Amino acid sequence: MGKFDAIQQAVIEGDVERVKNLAAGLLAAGENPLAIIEEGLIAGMNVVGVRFKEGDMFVPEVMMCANAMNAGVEVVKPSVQGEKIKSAGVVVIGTVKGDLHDIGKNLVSMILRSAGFEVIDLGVDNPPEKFVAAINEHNPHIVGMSALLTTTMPAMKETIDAITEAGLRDKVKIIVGGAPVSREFAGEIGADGYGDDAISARDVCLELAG
Ligand code: B1M
Repeated sequence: MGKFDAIQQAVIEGDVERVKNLAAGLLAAGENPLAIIEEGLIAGMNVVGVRFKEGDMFVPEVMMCANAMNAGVEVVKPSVQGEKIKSAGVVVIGTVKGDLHDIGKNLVSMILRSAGFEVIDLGVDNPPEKFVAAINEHNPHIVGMSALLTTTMPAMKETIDAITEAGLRDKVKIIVGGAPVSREFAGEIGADGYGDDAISARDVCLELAG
């Protein structure tokens, strides 16, 4: 039995208390916090995704699993943030208009913070004008957009267009990501970068901010 099997299973069962206890136990045993997130919590959520797709799980169950995963992330987060911290720049990040998925975006925010970025998280369902207003208010180096639905991917292009129309395109670098988003799509809509997962998003942001 692998060391992350139990926490994966607890996420799949949506068992908040067990996930929290197992996450704390793994940390106490000296496991790498990012490994607990990637190989434990995300791996469990990936199984949930497959079962949801196959019709073996339904929305309320998936939300319980998402809550359990987030509870685990909260336990692990202080240890991730204790890793190497350096000032890397300001990132405004949000899920685009019409999209309520925030688990992946929250992970990206967390990993970016752990890499020393100041992250302004706009939350979910952000229309283009909200990104524009946030750029004017916070003057970020990077704008990050997340989308989990094929139907909300066009909102990424709308947002980039709005940023361009507001005369702000040259002031920021733009990174996009989310399960249905690809490197090709990022290029097509004029983004500067694409992150396949939270770790690659961090690497791309470090490159863009540098
Ligand atoms: Co939704 N949902 N959902 N859902 N949901 C998907 C995305 C879906 C693929 C499930 C399926 O059918 N197989 C499907 C989309 C189909 C499509 O568009 N092709 C779907 C659907 C259809 C829907 C609804 C329409 C269902 C309905 O109501 N009939 C509805 C839409 C609501 C809306 O947004 N308007 C809906 C609702 C929900 C819940 C509310 C129940 C819940 C969301 C809870 C929440 O986020 N707070 C939910 C969930 C949990 C999922 C699945 C099961 C899991 C998503 C997730 O959190 N994955 C998902 C199936 C799946 O993906 N297998 C599904 C874990 C997370 C860590 O991964 O978000 O990909 P991910 O993030 C990764 C990378 O993508 C990347 O890094 C992250 C970490 O590695 N990344 C970035 C993400 N953002 C990034 C940004 C970056 C860079 C990298 O730069 C800025």
